[in-house]
Amino acid sequence: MRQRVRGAARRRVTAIAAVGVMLAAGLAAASAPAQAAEENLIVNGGFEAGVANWFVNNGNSTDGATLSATSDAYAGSGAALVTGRATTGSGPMQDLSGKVQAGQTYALTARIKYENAAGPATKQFFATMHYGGSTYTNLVSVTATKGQWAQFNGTFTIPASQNVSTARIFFETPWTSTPSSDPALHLMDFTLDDVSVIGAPPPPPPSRTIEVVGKLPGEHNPLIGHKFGADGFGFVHGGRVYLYLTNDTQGYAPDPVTGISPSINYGNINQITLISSEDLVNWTDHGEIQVAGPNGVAPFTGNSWAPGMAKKMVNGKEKFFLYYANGGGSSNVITGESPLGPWTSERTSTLINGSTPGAEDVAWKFDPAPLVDDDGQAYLYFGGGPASTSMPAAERFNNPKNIRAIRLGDDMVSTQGSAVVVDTPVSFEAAQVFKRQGKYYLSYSSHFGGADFGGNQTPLPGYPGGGQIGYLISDDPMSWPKETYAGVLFPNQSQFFGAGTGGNNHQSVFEFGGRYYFTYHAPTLNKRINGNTTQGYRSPHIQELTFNPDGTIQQVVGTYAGVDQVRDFDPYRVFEAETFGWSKGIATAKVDGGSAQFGTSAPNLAVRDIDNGDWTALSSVDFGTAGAASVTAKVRALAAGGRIQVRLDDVAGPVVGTVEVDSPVGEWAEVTAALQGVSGVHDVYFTYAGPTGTDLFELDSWKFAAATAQPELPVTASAQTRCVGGRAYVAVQATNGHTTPVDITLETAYGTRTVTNVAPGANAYQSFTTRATSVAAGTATIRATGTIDGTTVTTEVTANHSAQSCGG
Ligand SMILES: [Ca+2]
Ligand SMILES: [Ca+2]
Ligand SMILES: [Ca+2]
Repeated sequence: MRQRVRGAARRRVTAIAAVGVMLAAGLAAASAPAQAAEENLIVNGGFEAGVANWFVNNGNSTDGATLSATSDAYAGSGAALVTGRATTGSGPMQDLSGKVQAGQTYALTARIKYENAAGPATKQFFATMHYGGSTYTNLVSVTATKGQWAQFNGTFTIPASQNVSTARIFFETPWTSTPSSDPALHLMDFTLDDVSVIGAPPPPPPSRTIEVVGKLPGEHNPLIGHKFGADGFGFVHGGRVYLYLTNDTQGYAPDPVTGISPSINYGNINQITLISSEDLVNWTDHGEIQVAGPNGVAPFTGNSWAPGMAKKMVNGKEKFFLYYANGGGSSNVITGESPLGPWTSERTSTLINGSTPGAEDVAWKFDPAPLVDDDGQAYLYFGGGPASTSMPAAERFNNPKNIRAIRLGDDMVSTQGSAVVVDTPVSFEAAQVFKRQGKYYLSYSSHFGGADFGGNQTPLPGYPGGGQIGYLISDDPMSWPKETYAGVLFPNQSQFFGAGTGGNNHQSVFEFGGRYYFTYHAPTLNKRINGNTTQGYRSPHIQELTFNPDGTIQQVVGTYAGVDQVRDFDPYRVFEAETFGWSKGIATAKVDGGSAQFGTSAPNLAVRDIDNGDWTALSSVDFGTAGAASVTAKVRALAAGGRIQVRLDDVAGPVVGTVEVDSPVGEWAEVTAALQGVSGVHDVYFTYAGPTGTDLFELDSWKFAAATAQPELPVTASAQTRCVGGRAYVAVQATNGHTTPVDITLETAYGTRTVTNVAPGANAYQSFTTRATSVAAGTATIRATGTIDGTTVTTEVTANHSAQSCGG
């Protein structure tokens, strides 16, 4: 085995240690027996699927050949034929990047044959790895006899120091700089079959789990701490708030060593993230909607940014419409059967594009936000980007006229008529409209100036600065002259969250339970991960929106505290484990089979990457006065010895129950634990414990069972005072309202009497003398003992009496 220097005159070579064993055909293979854990890293090595997964080595611009399927196979019915080779390195190649690992040893086999009449009687061939750049390493060699199948059969070990981020294996003949001087010797056609590279299975992809606590216990912003999400659009349906988000997590790829991800690349984003809540603090992760791209709901679109959501009755059926930006050039819509889908595309081309009337001058035909008015007429607001150069510079800056409004068709997936200009001051993008008390409010994001907006211009008085959210108020959803401008409703988020959180924003307003809420984003989770050096990964936030008496909006202040929880969480139902107020160290992923809480056609996720010390928590859970008797988790054990500790109010609070995850490894099962002292309203922490260095289990759903309330006997009682012969008495009477006899004890400060076997409807009565001329106000205690459903029950009631003076 040797490191080969290729074309030294043309390229520098990085020398690396020669590795592995080179064996000629016919020699006994010394490769180690395959372990059960090993696998073949080559796909379609037998070429029974034609030349799929193979291509011609293109490591140098001069390389080139034609690769085709042939039936002249060593085994099976297919092999690969390479013809027209331009260089000695021109041969079949397969990409093993991400599969092979430094320090590992692999067994390589393959069959090769050449039969050109003018070729030599024997010829050496190499299996070679290209690690990128000029680093090539011969792995295994064979000397073939013309016209006969020869066998590569050897092992190679990749040095521990080798960078394998690029690793492409290919087959070739020994290098020479001038192969065309003797093509019969150097550039013969050859046939390849039965290629295998067997060794350790590919390493799992680096973890993308966010390990920091991104949403701090007690705080309500950002809304979630286990993934990112931007451009949130709040949508209320059926007592829940759904928040549709640009999936900023899609391109997040933290370096395994530094933990720092490359900056966000919007071009990679073709999914929309969906979360929902019924209380605005505990959020359920519904995962991602694959909207765009080859496998998307609308495969004719490539990106899915800045979602907008609406519902409408169409032909007697309630339908849901999810609008999104297909990059900057167009906008589109997909249709859902519910806010959670399933989703279909009613269109085969984009909804808003260069042929949309009235949108011709809009640079970015994106950021579509729908509004369905009270009369059923729907509108779409969209647009942004550089102002038309036909306007004077000052106008390009102050009134760039880059936002549009257009009527939607009754089907919600078409437009009607022409788009009209929304004359938003200093506008950049992100128009959104809501209606309140008959007025329409349009908010938008302002631009940062620059050449796209007329250069260095002076803003008009009161107009927004860069990266702020301004708003307009109009009586007409299709009429937005500049005079409707009403001010800035949200300054730049960096004013509140500091260094690393600047940039543009994208907002929405929704009404929920009679209050108005404002959604925006800020890279606050990114900041918690990396400090002030953020990479543009944004997180959703919500603040309450309040109005002045004249209908203008009080400027919103961004806080980590966020909004109040609008109702306590109900634990007495099956609810998804991917619902939490706070979390640490976990991730979520879709699982098959629909949701136990949201229905069989809704997506279901499981909580995963659960290590010892990770946790999830619910905010303000109401267990009621009777309390909870038990909690049941649907889990899939991944290791023995895992357990779930249930704690109240703090991640280090006392353990009130422990779920032993002792179900069979690899199988979904329900496991239950009894709970002690869990009543009233508490934050609930599920802390995960077990062996370290392994994922413990996955979690699908929770359910709490309420403690059975003690049945009570229907006994009523009264107490009063009276005077007899100048002395005060306290008279107590109790009535048995039960269907069978009970024993009744009447107890006062002046004596106790028990009456046994009081019949249904009958009374127990006693007038207790105080032996005094007066009595203070007091309370009598009445205990009734009887049987309910065969169980002996004692019920205690009290009766108050007033003060009495008999001396006068
Ligand atoms: Ca074959
Ligand atoms: Ca973890
Ligand atoms: Ca679940």
